[in-house]
Amino acid sequence: MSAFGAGLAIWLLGAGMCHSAAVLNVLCGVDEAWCAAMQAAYEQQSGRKIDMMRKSTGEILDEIRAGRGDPVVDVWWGGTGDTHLQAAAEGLLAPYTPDNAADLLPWARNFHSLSGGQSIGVYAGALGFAYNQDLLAARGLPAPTCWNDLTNPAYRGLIQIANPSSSGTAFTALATLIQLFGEDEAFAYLGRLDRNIAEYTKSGAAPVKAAARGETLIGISFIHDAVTQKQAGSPLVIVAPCEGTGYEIGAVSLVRGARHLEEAQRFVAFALSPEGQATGAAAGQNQVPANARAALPLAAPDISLIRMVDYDFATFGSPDQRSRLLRRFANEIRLIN
Ligand code: S7P
Repeated sequence: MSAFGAGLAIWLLGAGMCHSAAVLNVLCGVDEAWCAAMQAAYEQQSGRKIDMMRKSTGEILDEIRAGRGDPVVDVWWGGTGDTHLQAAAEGLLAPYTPDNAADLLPWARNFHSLSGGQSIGVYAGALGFAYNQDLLAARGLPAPTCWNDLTNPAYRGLIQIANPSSSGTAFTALATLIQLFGEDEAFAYLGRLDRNIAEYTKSGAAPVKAAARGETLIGISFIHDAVTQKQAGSPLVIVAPCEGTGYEIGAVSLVRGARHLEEAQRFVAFALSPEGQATGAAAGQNQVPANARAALPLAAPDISLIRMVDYDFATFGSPDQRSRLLRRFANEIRLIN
């Protein structure tokens, strides 16, 4: 490349970077369809353009860590709350209480208190799994109803779950199994389950999407993500495991040192408003909204009917626990690149 070409490339790169810093920059942890619907709704309501990009929860945490002290990202919207709490404990987030916080359900407000006011619950949903009933029938396999059923050798190579380093869903699964069985037994279980895992995906909803397409038999994901696939017509049977299960509080947080603080605060308030929360259902998503005045998506699972652990957000939201558990997973179960 000539000196002129190299200079032009550097100038274009700089212009691109200035552009991304010139408007509110949001990292989005929910499904791509919801990210797009939220961006469109916020831009219409505010009359201003924003940058929004979808990433898995662990990737967002890594990106916000990398920007410490001079962040390009202003808001982290969506993704599992444990990871927002880990970021709060690392001093990466800024406290904020929007005016509409009083409209939120108790679990969303409690989550806000637990984070030291640095993150707010925006939706909730339970973990589970789903299987493709056409494939199950074609292979003449038994129907799984419990976590323990998934270690049956009959399902060898027929299950997908995400990688707990990149995916908040898979980290929730790890934390859930520990809370159900105790840590050592949970790791022993994960070792047996690993023999049946065909692929550890990057994103948490990918396993149920693959089961919906018939690319795998069983996907472990959030139940609301499986409901979305079933609504689209796929032959999924959705299971709330018999031993009980865990759940997420999906969260929204302001990044410490955000360049567009006031607009970031307006975005957070919008995400928590009934209008902002309605963008989920409009995009085919089925989480339970945090705002008591927001409408529940028609197909949202009734999480009060699911046997649920008393999820320990304080423990599993700790950065030390996160790194220790991810290290143990890599050492004892599978090192995933
Ligand atoms: O698809 C929506 C959703 O399940 O995705 C979030 C999850 O953390 C996303 O992705 P990763 O597992 O890839 O990190 C959940 O918060 C949300 O309900």
